Amino acid sequence: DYTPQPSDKFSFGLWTVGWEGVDVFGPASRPALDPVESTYKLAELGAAAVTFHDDDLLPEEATREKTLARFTQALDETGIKVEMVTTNLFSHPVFKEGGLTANDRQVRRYAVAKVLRNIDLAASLGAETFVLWGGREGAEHGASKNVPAALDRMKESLDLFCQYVVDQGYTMRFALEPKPNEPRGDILLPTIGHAIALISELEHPHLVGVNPEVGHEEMAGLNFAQGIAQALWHDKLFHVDLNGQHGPRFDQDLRFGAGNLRGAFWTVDTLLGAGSDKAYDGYLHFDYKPPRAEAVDGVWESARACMRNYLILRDKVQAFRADPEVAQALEAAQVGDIVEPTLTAGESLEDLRSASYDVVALGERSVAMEALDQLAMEHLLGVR
Ligand code: 3MF
Ligand code: MG
Ligand code: MG
Ligand code: MG
Repeated sequence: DYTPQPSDKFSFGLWTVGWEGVDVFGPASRPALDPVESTYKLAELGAAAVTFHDDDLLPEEATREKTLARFTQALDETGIKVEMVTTNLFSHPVFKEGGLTANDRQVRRYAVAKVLRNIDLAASLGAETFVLWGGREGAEHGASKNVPAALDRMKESLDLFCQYVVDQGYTMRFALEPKPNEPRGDILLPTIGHAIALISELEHPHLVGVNPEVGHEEMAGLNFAQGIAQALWHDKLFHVDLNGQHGPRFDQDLRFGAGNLRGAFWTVDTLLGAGSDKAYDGYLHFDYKPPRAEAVDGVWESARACMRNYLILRDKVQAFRADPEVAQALEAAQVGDIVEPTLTAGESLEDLRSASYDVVALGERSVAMEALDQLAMEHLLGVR
């Protein structure tokens, strides 16, 4: 009946349900929620874990210890985990021109210190993943940022963080979250591919992966399912931010399944590894925003719906993959043939070059892919 269980491994950022609706055109439309109360509520709805930025849970020094005590009590009472922790390097005006890659060195040093303190907190709560989203790392003006030097500073910071967790004996891994723009005009590491390329330049590349977000890739006009498929191929899909988006426009953060529903179907298919030999086994983390028009009841309705939509789509994907007609359609589309190497073992390039190819017949062959896709469409539309 699509009721989420902790074994489904659903996770929510406390900032998601906690968003008060402040946007560029207006102030809060909802009251602030107590993040500890939200933790109880998310557990009740069937989530397995929560995540947070340092400032979501612990916005001020004076109440830090007291809030932490209440929070850890909530974790104990509900069995809910903290699977990921992240640092707010974007809200305070100190980060207006960047955090780890700000031109101002004092800002960069402060940002590194803020992250290190938060890594200690993450370790003390047993978080497996530490996400870094560099929303202010970027520029609006061509001359204002030396991009290669900024990437040097990004690498420097990531190398310091990795060395720190190694030295402390922490087991967490880092995940970089790409985004093309918003809030900066152009953000460094704009897509999954850019982030993976940077990771290969680090001192501890095995400790760093990516945390792709559905909406972020779609803002860049990219196919999320194909993006995470490549991240899985590199063994770099350490975490995921699930939400919804209607194509290239502002970051909508719709509940999962809203917006590009077909994209969501293929996202679930890819996470399950249903069409390949690479599956994702981490937490299914929602990073969305209950629309500003909703009151508090709509906040919890949208949180419930994120999980419910995932479970419904998981059912649809499994039914699609188990359908004998789909098996035939996959065969007709030669989908399985791609696992066979292009050159046979022991065969020479000369064999390949001198073979004869009936290019006319090959050019005229049926690929039968519309039929295959129509079966997926019909499963999604609920008529099969
Ligand atoms: C912004 C985001 C961020 C990151 C978060 C986790 C506020 O578009 O997606 O959410 O996910 O900072 O690191
Ligand atoms: Mg986002
Ligand atoms: Mg978003
Ligand atoms: Mg995100």
